[in-house]
Amino acid sequence: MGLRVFISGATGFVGKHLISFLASFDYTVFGTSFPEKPESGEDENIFYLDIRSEEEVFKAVKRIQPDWIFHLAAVSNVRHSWEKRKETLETNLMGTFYLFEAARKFTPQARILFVSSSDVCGVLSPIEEALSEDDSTPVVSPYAFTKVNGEILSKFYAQVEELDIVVARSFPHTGPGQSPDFVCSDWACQIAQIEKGKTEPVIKVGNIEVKRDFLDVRDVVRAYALLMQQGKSGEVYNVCSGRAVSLSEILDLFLSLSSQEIEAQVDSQKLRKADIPLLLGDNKKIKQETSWEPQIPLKQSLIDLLDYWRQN
Ligand code: A2R
Repeated sequence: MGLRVFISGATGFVGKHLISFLASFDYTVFGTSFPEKPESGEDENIFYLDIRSEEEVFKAVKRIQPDWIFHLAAVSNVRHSWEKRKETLETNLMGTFYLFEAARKFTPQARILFVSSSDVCGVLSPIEEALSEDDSTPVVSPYAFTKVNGEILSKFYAQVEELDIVVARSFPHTGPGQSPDFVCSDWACQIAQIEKGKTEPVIKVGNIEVKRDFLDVRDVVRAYALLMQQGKSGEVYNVCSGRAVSLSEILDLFLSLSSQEIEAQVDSQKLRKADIPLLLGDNKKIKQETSWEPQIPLKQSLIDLLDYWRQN
C-alpha cells in the first residue's frame, strides 16, 4: 500500500503540477480545493476546504491520516497581501497553525513540507551576493510577514513539539498554468492577447530593473518531493536556480518569442510599494542533501508559458 499524501492548496498553480508529478508513484493523493468546490465527477479525493477553519482542518487530517503533508494553501501574491491583510494573516499564519495542530493531535508521525518564500529575505537595498539560508532581513510585505512567521512556527513545532517539518524556502517560479498576477505569466498572457489582435501591441510592465532567481514550477515540485524524502526536520532549504536574471532580460526573451512588433510601456499600477532589487539564492544545501538539480532552462519555461496562454 503506497503512502497517503495530503496537499493543501492542491488546485493552485504549484498544487496541480505536484499532483501530476506524484501521479507516477504509488501514492494515494488527497487535496484541498479553494475557493471553488470541485464539480461532481471530478477526483473524489479533492475536496473543498477553507484552511482558516480549524474545525475543517482537524476533520480532514483526522480522516485522511496522511503520511506526508505538502502545505501549499496560501494567499500567495504579494500585491494581494497588501490589499487583503487580514485574509493573508488568517490564511497563511492561522491556517498553518491549524494544520500543525491537527498533525500534532491526529498524525504526529506525518512528515510536513511548509512552503516558505524568498520574500523572507526581503532587503530594501541591493546586495550582490547569493543568499544563504541564514540571511534574513526586514519584513517587506504582509505576505513576507506570514512566511517569516510560518518558518518560525515550523521550527517551533519541529524542535519543541517534535513534529517532522521541513521548510522549502522557494524563490520565484513560473511555468504553464500560473496566474497572470505573477510577472512572467502576466507578460505571456498579454503577448498572447496581442497576437490574437485583442489588444494593441503594447505590453504593460512594472519595474524591470529588479533581478530574480527563477525556477520552472516542474523543477520546484521535484524539489518538494525530494525534500519530503530526504530533507531534515526543522531545516530550511532554498529552492532556487542559483542564477539571477533581470526582468528586462525576461521581457527581451519573451519579445523574441513573438513574431509581432511589441512595445513595452511602464504602468505605474504595476510598481510595488516595496520592491526587492535582487533576489538570488544559494542552492548548495538542497543539492548536497538531495539529488535535486534544476533541469528546465528558463527559456523553455517561457516558451511553455507562452504556449499555455496561446491555447487558453
Ligand atoms: O487564492 P486562490 O483562490 O487561488 O486559492 C488558493 C488557495 N487558498 C486557500 N486554500 C484554502 N483555504 C484558504 N483560505 C485559501 N486561500 C487561498 O491556496 C490557491 O488555490 C492555493 C495556493 O495556490 P496559488 O495561489 O496558485 O499559489 P502557488 O503559486 O501554487 O503557491 C503555492 C505555495 C504558497 O504557499 C505560496 O505562498 C508559495 O508556494 O510560494
